[in-house]
Amino acid sequence: RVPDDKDPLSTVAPYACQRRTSITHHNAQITDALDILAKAAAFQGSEVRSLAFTRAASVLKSLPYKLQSVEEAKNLVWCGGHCQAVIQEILEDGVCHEAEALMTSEQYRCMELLTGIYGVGVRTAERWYKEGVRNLSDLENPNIKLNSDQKAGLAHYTDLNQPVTREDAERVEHMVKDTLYRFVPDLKITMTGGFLRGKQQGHDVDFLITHPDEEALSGLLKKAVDWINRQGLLLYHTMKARSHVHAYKRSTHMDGHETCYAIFALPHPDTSNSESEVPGGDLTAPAARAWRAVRVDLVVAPYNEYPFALLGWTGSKHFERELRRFSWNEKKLSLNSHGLYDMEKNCSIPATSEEEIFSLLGLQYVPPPYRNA
Ligand code: DCP
Ligand code: MG
Repeated sequence: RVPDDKDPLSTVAPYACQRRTSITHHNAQITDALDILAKAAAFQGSEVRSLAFTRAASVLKSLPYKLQSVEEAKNLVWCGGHCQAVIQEILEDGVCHEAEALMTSEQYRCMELLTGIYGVGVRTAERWYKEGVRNLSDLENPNIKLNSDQKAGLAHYTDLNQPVTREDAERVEHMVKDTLYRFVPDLKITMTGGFLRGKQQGHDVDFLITHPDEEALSGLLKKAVDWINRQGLLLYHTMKARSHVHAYKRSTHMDGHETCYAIFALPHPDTSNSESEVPGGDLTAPAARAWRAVRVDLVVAPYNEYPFALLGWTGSKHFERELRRFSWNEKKLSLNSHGLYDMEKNCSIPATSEEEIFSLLGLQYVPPPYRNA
């Protein structure tokens, strides 16, 4: 089908949180190329260009039809000249040469390799690249200082770059719930992140934990982690204490919830009762081991902040960014994982569910499977 100007589908709402975006869609070849351009721009330190490509990709992910010509993209929001050139090239040649060239470039490949290490962001990777690091063994150079996250990330590099399947995630969920319920049986524990949006694989498994009684949450993460450690299944972890986040801090990175960032040894299903499961720092080939390393985030939110934390941790990252941009630009409200604030009246606006938050923002509710913006 070819939309025309009068077709409501040919105009797309400008904010991703006003659209429904499923995991699978009709323009994957184009959005794959745009996602590569976005990543390459981020690797080059250009956040603005990266965001422009991400926005264009996000619009195309929400289209309910396959683009047949570049003309159809010309009245789509955020799809400017560069994006149209990508679309045209893919429709004509079946390939985006710019994306292909970037992907095979030494810089992109090294940045991909280095940012694939847990604890390594774009800035660190860029610095190492400039210092001549080209592969993981170059990090053994004593002049390169690794922090403890990065050391753990490097030690478990292969496993942590192996996608976490839904089956893995469900076994992690079992392990997390089994552990936490030992201490507080009526906790509310939700697997959030990509898996809640219906993804079949992810880079980690995210959990949000709450309870109406604040006392029940106190010291809980430490007890849980100690327990998992005693089972021999804790490879690494860091704890972030709860901190006060001011209302005007609207960045996702300003999340102040108590969090445990962990690497668990997840026993393989068929060997979960065998005695060979204790890791003991053994880093042999994955197939020879009875476990795989998996990244797990455990987030504790106070009960009254739970709907905001859930909305903030379900993602996608772009959906979150757009929700905050919409709240601020269109409603003059500040939204983060702790609450919704009216900056003019200097008060917070409570909510008891995600649905209520969307409604307070004047947005139609978007269920998690449609937040894959
Ligand atoms: N998030 C957040 N604040 C943080 C960290 C994450 O609001 N400090 C949000 C954005 C993400 C979601 O939480 O969408 C989960 O983070 P992940 O990095 O795990 O992303 P996903 O789960 O969406 O993807 P993946 O499948 O790669 O794990
Ligand atoms: Mg995740």
